[in-house]
Amino acid sequence: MKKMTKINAGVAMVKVFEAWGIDHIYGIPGGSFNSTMDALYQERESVRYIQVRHEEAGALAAAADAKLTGKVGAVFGSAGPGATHLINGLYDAQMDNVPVVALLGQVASSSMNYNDFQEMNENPMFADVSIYNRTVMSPESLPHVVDEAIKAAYKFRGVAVVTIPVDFGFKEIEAQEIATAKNHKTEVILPNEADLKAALPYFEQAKKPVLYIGQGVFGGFPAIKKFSEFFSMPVAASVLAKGIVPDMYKNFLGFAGRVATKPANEALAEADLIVFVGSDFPFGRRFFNPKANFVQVDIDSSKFGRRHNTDVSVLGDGITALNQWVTLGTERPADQWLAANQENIVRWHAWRHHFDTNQQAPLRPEPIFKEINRIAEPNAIFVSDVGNVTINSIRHLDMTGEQRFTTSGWFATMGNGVPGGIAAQLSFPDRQVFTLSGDGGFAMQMQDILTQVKYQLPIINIVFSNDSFGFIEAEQEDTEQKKFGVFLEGADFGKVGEALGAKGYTITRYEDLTPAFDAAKTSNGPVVIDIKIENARPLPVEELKLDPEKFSAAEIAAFKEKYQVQEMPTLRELLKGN
Ligand SMILES: Cc1ncc(C[n+]2csc(CCOP(=O)(O)OP(=O)(O)O)c2C)c(N)n1
Ligand SMILES: [Mg+2]
Repeated sequence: MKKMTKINAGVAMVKVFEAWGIDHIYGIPGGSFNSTMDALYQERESVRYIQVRHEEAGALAAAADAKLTGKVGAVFGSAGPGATHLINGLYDAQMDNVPVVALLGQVASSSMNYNDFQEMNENPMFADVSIYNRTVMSPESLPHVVDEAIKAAYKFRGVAVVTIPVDFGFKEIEAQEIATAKNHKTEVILPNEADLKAALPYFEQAKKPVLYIGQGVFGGFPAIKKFSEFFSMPVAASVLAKGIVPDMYKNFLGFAGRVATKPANEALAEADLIVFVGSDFPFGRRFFNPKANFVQVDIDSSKFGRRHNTDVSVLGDGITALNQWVTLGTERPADQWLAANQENIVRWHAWRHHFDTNQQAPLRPEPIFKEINRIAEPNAIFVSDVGNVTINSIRHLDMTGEQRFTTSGWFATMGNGVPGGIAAQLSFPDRQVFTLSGDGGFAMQMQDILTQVKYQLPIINIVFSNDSFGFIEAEQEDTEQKKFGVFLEGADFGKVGEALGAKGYTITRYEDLTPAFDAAKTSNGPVVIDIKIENARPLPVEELKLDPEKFSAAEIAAFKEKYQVQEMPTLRELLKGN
């Protein structure tokens, strides 16, 4: 009888990763994870272990990998504290609907349920964040469970968690083909023609239509442009969709909500039709005209009607829907609505660019973004942290269409910047990577500059230091409460970067910006540029006090003075041909 070949169960599991094209995994070892560490060592040529300095950084990086590549991201944590540290990054993946696999260490199977050292019943804690959450029950099933986990992460676009008792990975099992990667199919649901046609009368009747896109139409700029121009609809986007449409495209109005632009907010509040494609924008009921007709396209039927009462729902691929509508529909000629919106965005860009050479100290953000835009390569990747810095990033990064942008979208966890940069640079080693963080967010994960140094990742990390949790300070202003708990101890983050092994710059003066950015552009290792900025709130486009029908002349004048708004007519005024 032929003898069966044996293989180490941990190695067999890592080979499943390899079969699925997972080429790196983040984590920190622990006693309960040693069998997998040994397997990762043996398989180091095919799956690269990336040592992070905090498991949360690893989980945030895995989520960012998935957001940027569409492929499953991978991370691990050892039993107990290593595992619990993962939770923020995993929620980030869940909320932004991307596939991540998390391996959790566990004490040996013979010690489980004896209240062993670091033993924790991990399943309940990870139940809510995951779409798959299993503890491996035998060495033989270890590679199989991981294969199931990866499939589930792809199918449900979420987090799959596998808890591994440490002894299983050291055992020998029968060698056989286990990974099902070669059978994997991703389905594209094609929209049904009757649904598409049901939307056409709405397009024909609309006087003030807007196309709103989310991350579901990634790669779809040609279809978006064709649709927008055929039906004369201006375009707005979710924050996670930044970069899909080049920022300077003439029909592109920017973003809605608070992390937003004036033209997009005004258009969506005024619209009589919103065509909402591939998005789950959570603030529709607050920022969209509640009376607008609403046509929604999504591949996930659970999203229909969630953010606005919906007249027509189209189940299927967004890009296909946009293309087909152009074939099925009747052209809507350009009109005053489109012209006024185009004028609104032209004026918006002119307003913000007029601060580009402002030399005040502490600095305004615009001169910094002028430098970023200047040195950014045509296919650079930007990872924005969470705070006022997100508002400034989406407004002032003038992206080309080839460049990429990501952030922690709907979970909006601070600290995603530095880890996201690591992911971007590992997944795209040939592209230039920037991280943009506030002083609050940076301090949450700055230890992982060490990881950037260890792997010599030439990431340009920019810190916008305003000595404040600025985004929350603004909220406290809105609710007219005492500003409390928001002011921060300043630090010299350039020196922090240097102490951690990166190149560091701390900038307080306008004239020092260009030399630092020039040096960053050619650096072959990580750079931290800390820039001291004025603690001033970005223009609150969610609470504009510019409309003479709603505010007194004195209120408008005070608002314009505070935010240095000069020529900024409202969309309504532009529509009247002001
Ligand atoms: C982990 C986490 N804690 C708290 C918050 C709430 N929060 C949102 S923005 C923000 C302030 C961010 O401050 P900073 O990083 O300095 O950026 P700034 O707003 O000043 O640009 C806070 C505390 C959050 N989103 N994530
Ligand atoms: Mg801050």
